[in-house]
Amino acid sequence: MNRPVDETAGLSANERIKARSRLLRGSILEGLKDPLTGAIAEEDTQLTKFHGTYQQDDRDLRQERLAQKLEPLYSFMIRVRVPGGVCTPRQWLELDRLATRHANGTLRLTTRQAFQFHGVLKRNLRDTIYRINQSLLDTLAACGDVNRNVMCGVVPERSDLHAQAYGATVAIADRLLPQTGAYHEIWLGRQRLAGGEPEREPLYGETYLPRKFKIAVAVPPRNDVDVYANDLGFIAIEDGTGGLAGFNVCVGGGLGRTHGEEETYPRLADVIGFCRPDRVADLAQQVVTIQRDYGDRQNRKRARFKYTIDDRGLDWFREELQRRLGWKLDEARACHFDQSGDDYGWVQGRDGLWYGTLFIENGRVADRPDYPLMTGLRRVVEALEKRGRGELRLTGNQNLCIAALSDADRQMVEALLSEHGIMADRSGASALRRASMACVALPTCGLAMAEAERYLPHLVSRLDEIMAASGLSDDPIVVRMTGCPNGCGRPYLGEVGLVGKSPGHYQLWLGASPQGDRLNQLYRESLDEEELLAILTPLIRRYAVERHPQERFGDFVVRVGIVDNPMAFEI
Ligand code: SRM
Ligand code: SF4
Repeated sequence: MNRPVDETAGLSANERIKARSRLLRGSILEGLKDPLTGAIAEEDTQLTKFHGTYQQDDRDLRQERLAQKLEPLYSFMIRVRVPGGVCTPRQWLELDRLATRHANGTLRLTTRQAFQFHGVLKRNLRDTIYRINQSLLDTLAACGDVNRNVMCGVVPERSDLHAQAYGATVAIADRLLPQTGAYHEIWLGRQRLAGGEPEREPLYGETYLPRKFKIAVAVPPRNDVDVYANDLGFIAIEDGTGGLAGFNVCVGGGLGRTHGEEETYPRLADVIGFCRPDRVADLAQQVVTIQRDYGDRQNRKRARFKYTIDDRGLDWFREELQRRLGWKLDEARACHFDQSGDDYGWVQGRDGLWYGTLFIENGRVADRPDYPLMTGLRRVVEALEKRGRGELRLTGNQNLCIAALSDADRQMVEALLSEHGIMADRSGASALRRASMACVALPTCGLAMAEAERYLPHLVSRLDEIMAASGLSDDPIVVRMTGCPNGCGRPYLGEVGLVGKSPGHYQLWLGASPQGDRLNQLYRESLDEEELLAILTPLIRRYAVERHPQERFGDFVVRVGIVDNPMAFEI
């Protein structure tokens, strides 16, 4: 069932924009040609998201430009879709070139294994997206009310399972890609065939989904994609001989919320059963059609799949899914995650090849005077490209894994990295820093209420002092910060979560599990830096003294009752 659009039925404004967009065309092409403004038409700013680009303005300069009676300094963020985060050295080099030529000279690795460019001017937008496509990557459906970049655990030590999980990831991503020709016309200059078949969007329909939809594939024992934070999650289950038996399936995760609106909340996905590997794409397709048909198209704040599940019930969903599939999921299999996040340094996979995971602070690949990360990586990747070896895997925690190297390749990569002062584990960075993550926030994000990426490194330095004074320098605590409650850095899965409320002020959330299977809870509403440290200092000191062997901070604050004792679910 694909609902007809009734403009009088109280549908949200975005629904009407989509309906009259002619499958995402709107007037984007005309707007790109208008030299009088750096912006595009208001309505088109909603549509370009589906094409992978957001209109933004430099918020640092907003007031100044206003005072000078200038239009805001508009530019565009471009998000490159990279299923499973896997790309080739050649692709990396092309993105690096484009970042220097058309963007702000940095590459941003995201929490969903994609790349972002910031600061692309309207006049360079088409060329940038065109060249991304020339490198055989694209930006289609990297944003918008569609299925987004499908994540896949990087799990270097389980290279055997990764190959199969990655295969499933690509199959799902391909199956759910929009079919509109608008993308090709606008960015790649392809003409529509006159008199050809009428264009259709067979899976999504002309109004696409009520809201974004996210899928991740995890490979235990590592939950490096935070699988339960996704609308739909697949957890790889081994068959006992190192092969893939299939996937546990979980539905209804999502983290976004709005301050002061309790009907919006973070939710972890529920495990509903097990499915064979050859069935994952069919299953994903049917789950998406259920959300297409039943998701809330009136209130965008409650339009995510998690609310469809909560409003109608998991039993209703299971029945509907079975009806559409024509087959039933098996019982979920036992499985266990050891940790979320990434391990750094070199690991030999079961394929005998080497995998080196680098810590990239908050995902920002840039050259700084004391740390020429972008140049160093460029040299490494150029050398790999020349040898025709290796691949790059973006992790779900904004880090980078240089993957599938022989002994000799590894030696070469290590030498080049150390020539540029880059250590695989960024030695010198504390365990806490290496487990921290912040969203982009200011100056580009239009929704930020407080700093995140630009501020967390400083706050971590202050937390490091407290950790060192308590003898905890080698202990990680997962600290996640976002500039607003939308949850892009997955703060509700932080042992310590910091969520922007207003400039310089953050909510403090405590007590998520370090395996990503228990949400944290709101502990304090609005704290500045000194207030925050005044609360965290005694908690960290107490943790140092009273913790059980191997006990993590998130578990400790729950056990001793600093926050309530919610159950992590077990299968
Ligand atoms: Fe996000 C919106 C950045 C992962 C929940 N997110 C945005 C926008 C596009 C702001 C906007 O709408 O104008 C941000 C662009 C900032 C900028 O200047 O670059 C933005 N989100 C990011 C990234 C880049 C954060 C990062 O630092 O890495 C991540 C890009 C992922 C990707 O490659 O696709 C990113 N966003 C997430 C995640 C984490 C995840 O998916 O695992 C979440 C929480 C999970 C979820 O979706 O529930 C997330 N982003 C949101 C939301 C809240 C959605 C909701 O259900 O309420 C918004 C706002 C919205 O959609 O209206 C949002
Ligand atoms: Fe922007 Fe908020 Fe997402 Fe951070 S969490 S990138 S501030 S929307």
